[in-house]
Amino acid sequence: MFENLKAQPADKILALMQMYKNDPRPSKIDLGVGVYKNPQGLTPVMRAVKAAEQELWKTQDTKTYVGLAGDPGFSDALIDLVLGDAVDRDLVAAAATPGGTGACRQAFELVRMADKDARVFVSDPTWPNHLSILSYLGMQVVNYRYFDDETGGVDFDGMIEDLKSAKSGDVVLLHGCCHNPTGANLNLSEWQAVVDVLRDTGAVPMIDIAYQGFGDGLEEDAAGTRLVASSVPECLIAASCSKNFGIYRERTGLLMAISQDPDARKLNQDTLAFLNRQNFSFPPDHGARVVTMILQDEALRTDWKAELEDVRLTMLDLRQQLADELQKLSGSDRFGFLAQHRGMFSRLGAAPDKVEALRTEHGIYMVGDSRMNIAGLNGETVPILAKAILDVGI
Ligand code: PLP
Ligand code: TYF
Repeated sequence: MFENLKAQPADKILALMQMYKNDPRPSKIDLGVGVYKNPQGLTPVMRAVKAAEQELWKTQDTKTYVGLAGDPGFSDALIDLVLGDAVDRDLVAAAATPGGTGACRQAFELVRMADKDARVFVSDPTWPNHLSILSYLGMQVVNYRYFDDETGGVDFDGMIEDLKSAKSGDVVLLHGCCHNPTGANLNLSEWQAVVDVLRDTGAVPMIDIAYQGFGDGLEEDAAGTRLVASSVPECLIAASCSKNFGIYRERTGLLMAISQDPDARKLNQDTLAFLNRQNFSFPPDHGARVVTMILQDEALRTDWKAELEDVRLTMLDLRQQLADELQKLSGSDRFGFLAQHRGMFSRLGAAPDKVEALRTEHGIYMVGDSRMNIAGLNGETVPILAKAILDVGI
């Protein structure tokens, strides 16, 4: 029977990761996959995570099943982290998922269960996994304009115009912060304008927040999400702990579904548990437990926040260094947008042949759409990248 299988397209980001590994040049630079790396090129386990794991090893006396929606303590802690006090806790249904990807997948399935004809509006461009999962689930996708190639910022007028064509029964997928792959983000008044369109159209927002704490700070990065969640009757939020806790392989995420009354909340809660059961039964627990321990313990939480802030500031500094170096070498401000972007990524705005030239001629690996992971740089490689960018004629 398996001869009937058709080859599926590879994940381009993961393929690039393999290409990088296979490149023998010692001077190669990896700006591909979205994993934080310190200036030494390592992705260490965060201090608070190590401490919580140590404590867990000492105190955990069972690994029996928890519950289909995971540990309610994890839901509470993450709802608090993402939403603060923006939404009444009684209106939020939540289920732990395998990573933020799992949360997105379960969210899309929830939408499809509610309305099989729902269209999902996605930014052009968006994270490729959004598109591949939606296509796999047979859901309709509508692109909305997002990135302005000329300015390196958000094409806000285009975005709003396109979102106005959404209708009640449609879903609008938004990146909570640190847009992947562009690095261009909305400011708070732009978020407010998006809220106005959502209210006018009746479309339901779904927010994917995978980089809280990587942009302007933990609270700042959640501001758009909180504004939306507190302004519309229904909202889905897919949150990931992979990046901000550095627990990528533990698969830790949460799907939240906000509604207007306790009955609706109960139906959402039961449906989230049902969907978990159909797809994988109980969600992974280890990462969720570690996150809960960190968020509930004042000392661990303080240390985690401090380390996360160091990570954020390191990336911000690298952005500024790269923008400054390009300004110096090119004598123009055309790369200034790099310093305005936030999070791990920036879209350079280079054609695929230039991206390829960076790889073949300079051993610099970025995704084909010219997305680069800023955290792949350090003080030594910033000038090398800047020179290479100009060398290949970008
Ligand atoms: N959403 C976006 C936009 C992402 O970039 C990521 C990336 O890692 C995720 C969700 C989910 O990641 P994970 O499934 O590793 O938590
Ligand atoms: O966009 C990225 O690089 C991260 C990591 O299939 C990632 O979100 C990349 C590809 C993938 C899953 C995660």
